Amino acid sequence: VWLVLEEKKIPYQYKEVNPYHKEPSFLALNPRGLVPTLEVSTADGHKPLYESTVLLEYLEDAYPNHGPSLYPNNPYDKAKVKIWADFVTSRIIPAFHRFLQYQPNTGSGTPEGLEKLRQEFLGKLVEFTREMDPVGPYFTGKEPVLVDFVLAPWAVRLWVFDEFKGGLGKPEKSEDQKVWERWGKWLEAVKGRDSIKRTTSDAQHYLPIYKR
Ligand SMILES: N[C@@H](CCC(=O)N[C@@H](CS)C(=O)NCC(=O)O)C(=O)O
Repeated sequence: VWLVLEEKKIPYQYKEVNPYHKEPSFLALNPRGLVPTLEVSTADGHKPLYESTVLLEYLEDAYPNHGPSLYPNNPYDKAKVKIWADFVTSRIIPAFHRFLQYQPNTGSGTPEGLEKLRQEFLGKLVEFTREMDPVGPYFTGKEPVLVDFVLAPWAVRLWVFDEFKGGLGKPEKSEDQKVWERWGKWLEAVKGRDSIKRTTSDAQHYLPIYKR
């Protein structure tokens, strides 16, 4: 959501939330207590909204003349973008967290268990990448759309696996080589966007948070 506010150049105020001490004023806006939460201005005053994909659709509808559209024009392509944005939130992001949080050397954790989660995560990335426009660099072609922004925050944090899991473990050579090349092209394009640079801190600032 932050990326899209930047991409569309929508004026906004950023408010930091401490997830360990959620202020009542924040919980009043979003009873789930999660970020992102937006307080938007409407004809009836300021009102809260949450759930990132809902927020992206709201920004698209509420600011139709701000920057490029988050959807392709063609109704089929638009529907496909929604399917794969759902794949990111319901499949890729949970697999990312399962892989990152698994402890192979504590409790019932095993190195084989970790390997299984690694392959599960990599498999989801392959499945996603196979759906991309073959040339790109973005999911549907030359310009990024909603699905690119939904995955981008996780994609630019893949370094956490180098730090905590001995590497992402992308195969050096495999039958999916072409798919991984396409993934690399997508990731490079995403990392190059100003919106990413303006909303991402250096890794050193995230490390203590991931270590908790
Ligand atoms: N489905 C929600 C998920 C939001 C969510 O899980 N946000 C996390 C940060 S990525 C959060 O606020 N965590 C704080 C907590 O769980 O207390 C969305 O897409 O907005």
